[in-house]
Amino acid sequence: MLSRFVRLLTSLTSLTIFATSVAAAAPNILILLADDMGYGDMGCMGSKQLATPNLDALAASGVLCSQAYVASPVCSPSRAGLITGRDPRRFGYEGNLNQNAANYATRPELLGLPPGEHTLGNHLRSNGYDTALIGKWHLGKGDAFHPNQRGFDHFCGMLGGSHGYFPKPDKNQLESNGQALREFSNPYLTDFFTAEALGWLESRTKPWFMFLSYNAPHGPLQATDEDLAKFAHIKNKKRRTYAAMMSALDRGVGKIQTKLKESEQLENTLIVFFSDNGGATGNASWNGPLSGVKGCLREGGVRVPMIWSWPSKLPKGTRCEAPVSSLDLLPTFLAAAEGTALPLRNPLAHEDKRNYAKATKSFGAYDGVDLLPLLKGESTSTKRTFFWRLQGQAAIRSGADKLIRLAHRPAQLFKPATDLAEAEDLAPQRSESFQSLFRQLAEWEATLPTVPLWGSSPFWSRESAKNYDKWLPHDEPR
Ligand SMILES: [Ca+2]
Repeated sequence: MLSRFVRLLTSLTSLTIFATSVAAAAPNILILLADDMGYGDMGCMGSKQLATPNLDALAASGVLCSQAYVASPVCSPSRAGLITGRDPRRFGYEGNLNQNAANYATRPELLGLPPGEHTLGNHLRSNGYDTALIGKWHLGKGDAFHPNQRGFDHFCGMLGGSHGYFPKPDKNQLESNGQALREFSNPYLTDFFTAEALGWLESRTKPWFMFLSYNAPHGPLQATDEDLAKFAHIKNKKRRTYAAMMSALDRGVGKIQTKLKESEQLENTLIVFFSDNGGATGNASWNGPLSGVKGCLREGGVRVPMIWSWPSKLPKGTRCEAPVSSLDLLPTFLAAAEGTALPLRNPLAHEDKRNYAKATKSFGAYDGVDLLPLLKGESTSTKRTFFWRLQGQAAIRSGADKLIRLAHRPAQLFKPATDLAEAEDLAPQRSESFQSLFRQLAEWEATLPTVPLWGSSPFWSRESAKNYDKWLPHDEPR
């Protein structure tokens, strides 16, 4: 099952890796990330309450993937996956990174993305790109985990997982390249991040990679009066605030697009938009036809809309129904840039070396594939296998079948491409597929490090177990 990409990587050992030149037509690369956005929460995904004209236009300018998966249903491991192109469980990054993690209180400065792992910033910088991360990091607060140490020339944002939307000059967690921020060009955080992104783009003279990592619409639910006024028709106050927060995010996406158009960069900029995980229980998000929420492995936790736009290369206004993954960003970006990946460094000290070798042999060094053939409509491959695990929950999707295995009930089998609500458990009548997936999941787990980087968060164990039965598809909140 080695992809062409993985074979390429395994033959990289003798290449010069610190290339400084960039292919003449190398595209700019832009990640626009939402945080805890629901699957249905854009006009182009079915929302009637929200207004997302710029995201809808972005979808119309490219390819909308309806079955995109993230690496984890919670923020931090999802980001560890998308930024490394590697399944985060393979380097022990399973639980969410917050104060609820078992060993967080004693040594928070030691917890984060293992220094041996390369980020998209590392890979693209070694291929000659300018790199920036604006917004939420959530991959560790210690010095060794700082974005400036992890492949990003420029960083403006917060190291933690959430932040209030009206930062106070004397009390906030925001910084720019290590310097605490005391004033803000815009009082509302989402608009501030947009302004910072526009400012960084202003001074670029060579191909660039920007990860614009909005924390909207993650809690706390806070919006400006102007944005709230646009949604006075929504009676549900939380939903109204969520709509206003999404409107600010959408405005930012529009401003970035306008800027790129005016500077004649839009045609050759590869843009991907998605959410780091599904809608959460607390932020009035709406997962549309999906069951489950942030924190659980039903589709509502891990399936997100994903938009790819590259006007000069990709078709416009098409949909991709094949399953894809946030782990595909790395190989897709490198293919677009005609670049090469950095070789993996030595495994972590704590990582079981035998497992590491076995996993690399079985699954390759990286877990994604180059999506460009699929996005261009040159390929229709749907035969992919994805794995997830989080605190007693585990799941595998292979082809059309998905198996979910929980600690507190028998495993279930679904066909989520057609049964979006995961309402019909096919385990009884499809015992062959059930057993095969159960075995593949166990084989994958046998290759994982035996000791996760930090203990579980009781909050997510407790919440997730409840949400499997409680959180079913429902009408959009009004
Ligand atoms: Ca999140």
